[in-house]
Amino acid sequence: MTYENILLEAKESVALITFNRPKALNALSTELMNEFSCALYEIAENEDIRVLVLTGAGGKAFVAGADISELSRFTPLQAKFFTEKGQETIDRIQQLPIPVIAAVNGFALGGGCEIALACDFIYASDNAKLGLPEINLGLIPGFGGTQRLPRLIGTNMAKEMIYTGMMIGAEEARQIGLVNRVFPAVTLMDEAMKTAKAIASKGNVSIRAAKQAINHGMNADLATGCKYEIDAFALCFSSEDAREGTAAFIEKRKAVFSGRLKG
Ligand code: CO8
Repeated sequence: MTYENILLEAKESVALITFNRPKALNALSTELMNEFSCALYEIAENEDIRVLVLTGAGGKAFVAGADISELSRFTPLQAKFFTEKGQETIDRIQQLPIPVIAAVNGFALGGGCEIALACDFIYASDNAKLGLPEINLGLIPGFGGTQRLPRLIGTNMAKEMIYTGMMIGAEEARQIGLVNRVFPAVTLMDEAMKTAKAIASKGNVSIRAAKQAINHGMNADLATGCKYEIDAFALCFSSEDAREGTAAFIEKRKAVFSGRLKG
């Protein structure tokens, strides 16, 4: 499929989606969201892709939120439809079996911040600004922000950010655990890609098992999560990678993971 509002590239098992409406700071129009949704399906079906990276075009923004000119015209029913559809798409980032890294290169506001929150982790450029400013529009976050932000940084910090609509810089975002690492803007993509490739070189089955175990456990109590981990751990032995990884350690060589299931 051809896209007009995003770019989708894949290289060496790593896919890159670039939100591409730089004149509107990559704001999430209906068309962009539809294309993003299709691209996520495309990636989920491609077994060769092991890691996905998300970023924004234009050097100023990752995504500056939902398209406010569209929002301004919504009826309550249209708002419900747009939010439901948007949440379904953003949930799919979390449900993707492969890791997703947000490379936040500028503003990540509203829906843009919510997309980043659904990723496995966030790398940011030193000039990035993150926030959920919907309150300033007479709204609240609608793409999962009221749920994912408190789970990530704690209830009180999330309430302060959501009630005030404040934007925080990359370094503060790192200090409160919203962002994993901060890099100079010029090296952000190289760093994100380096990490993506490092993850892509690991065993496919074990990476997927780790993501599922963590995500499943975060929505369950500790005992249920640990039980889930037992099954996910055992599942790793269905892949040749478990034998290869342990053998490589014993033979003092670098493991080469094929991701093949045992015959
Ligand atoms: N939507 C539409 N256009 C936008 C958006 C946006 N979110 N953000 C920026 N733009 C456009 C501007 O209108 C401007 O266009 P033009 O050049 O044609 O006037 C262009 O991008 C450049 O923006 P600015 O001139 O404003 O650039 P500044 O550097 O002065 O400011 C800011 C940058 C601070 C990022 C500023 O643009 C801003 O505050 N943007 C809005 C941020 C915001 O409020 N985001 C939250 C949106 S609401 C949301 O995301 C809800 C998600 C849940 C949806 C549920 C649906 C029902």
